[in-house]
Amino acid sequence: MYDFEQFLQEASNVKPSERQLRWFDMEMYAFIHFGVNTYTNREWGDGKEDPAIFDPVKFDPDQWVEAVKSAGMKGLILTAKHHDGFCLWPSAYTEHCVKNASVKTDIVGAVSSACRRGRIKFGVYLSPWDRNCPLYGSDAYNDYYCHQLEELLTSYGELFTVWFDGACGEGPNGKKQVYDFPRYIRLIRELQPHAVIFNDHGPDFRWVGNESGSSRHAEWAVVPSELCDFADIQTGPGPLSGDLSYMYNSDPDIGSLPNILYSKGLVFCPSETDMSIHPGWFYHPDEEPHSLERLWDTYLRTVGGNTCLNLNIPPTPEGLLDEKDVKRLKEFGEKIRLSFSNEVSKEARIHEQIISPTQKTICICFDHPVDLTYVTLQENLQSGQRVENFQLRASLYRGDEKVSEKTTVYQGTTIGHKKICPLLRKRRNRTTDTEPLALRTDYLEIAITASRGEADLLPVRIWAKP
Ligand code: FUL
Repeated sequence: MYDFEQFLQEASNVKPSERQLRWFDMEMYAFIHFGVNTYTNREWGDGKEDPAIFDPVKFDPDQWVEAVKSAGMKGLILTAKHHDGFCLWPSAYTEHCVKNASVKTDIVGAVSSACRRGRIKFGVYLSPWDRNCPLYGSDAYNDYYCHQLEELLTSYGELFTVWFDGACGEGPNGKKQVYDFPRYIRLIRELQPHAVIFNDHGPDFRWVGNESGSSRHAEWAVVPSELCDFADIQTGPGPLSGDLSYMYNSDPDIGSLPNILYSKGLVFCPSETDMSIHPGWFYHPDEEPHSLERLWDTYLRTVGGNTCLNLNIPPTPEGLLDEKDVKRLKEFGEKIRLSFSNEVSKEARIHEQIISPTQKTICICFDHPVDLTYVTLQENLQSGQRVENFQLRASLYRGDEKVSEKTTVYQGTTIGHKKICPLLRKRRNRTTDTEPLALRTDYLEIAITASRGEADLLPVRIWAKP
């Protein structure tokens, strides 16, 4: 039987690739669902739409890019083709594309140029499910798909990502399509070696498992290869024998210790949270953007929960982002900037107490009480993702009076790329409190209470009320 300690040591050393690290540092980017559904008011087209309905008379991708940047997003992913098969670029392989639209602009080309002008990254969503292509349901469809992929990979400069939707249907022959993902992945690696690939089963990042903007209680980037079989296995098998083939992205528990012990081997494949700013992915005139509070909560759970946030903003039939969405994105960006504008870590004296190879405490002392709002923890992922559990403990002040020497104020599990720990709280039954209270303290400690190897943290960042 495989040795438990050896396995744990290998688990603590599962490493990301350079391209995964670059992707994680982007933290937040935009999804743009645009196509014939924008004109039919539907979410899924059937592929029978007349291309002439695509008519974005005021199309202005620079307006999109400005709005996306105002929220602090670092990239944009465009639905070059959704399930209806309509292509937003003039593909040589189909007539169901902008060549036959009312506005014949190469939308993919124009958006990629606008991203370059605005200095954000550009990526594409190319739906494998195609309800228009007569070849769908046969091997020949994989050739068709690769031809289209090659057009996108070679005509629009560097792509930061290719996003594969997992949806799959039957072709006109009544057969379910078998997607040749290994072939698609090889083509991307050959033509765009820096692009990260999204797919339900890896290789580079996977679906968080919901579309409502939440990460897991314990969000691991190190997961069983049974879930992500397109990613490279970096460890031997776990010490327990069993079967993890049941595992899927929507499971509440994936990379936790009891699970990985049964794995055939572990891979590095973090998750992405995709969510729309409206209830739907495509634009519908009767839908409103989510509230600022909802977006902020999503940000804390996703970017602050070891995932990247892929936030969809759908253009209107005119080809612009809706002014209400533009306003909300700007407010969202301002909220993020303001919340993380007053860093007090530099004013603190910080030292570490090593308790054991897998437990340590970081002690943070201030000369006077400060009103803390958030603590941001990050692991140096170049070493791997290791922390299993941690606590924040602090002295508590009411005004100038110390009311507690040390109280546990936050309990956390994983850290990974970034864990944002909110310290603000609302007092129950206190209607007089107009805003949440900060944590008033002069001593804070971060206790790593369990880790799969020595925790390797980047410098802790501590934020106070602006
Ligand atoms: C899903 C699709 O079916 C939706 O239309 C949307 O594109 C979403 C991001 O992925 O699987």
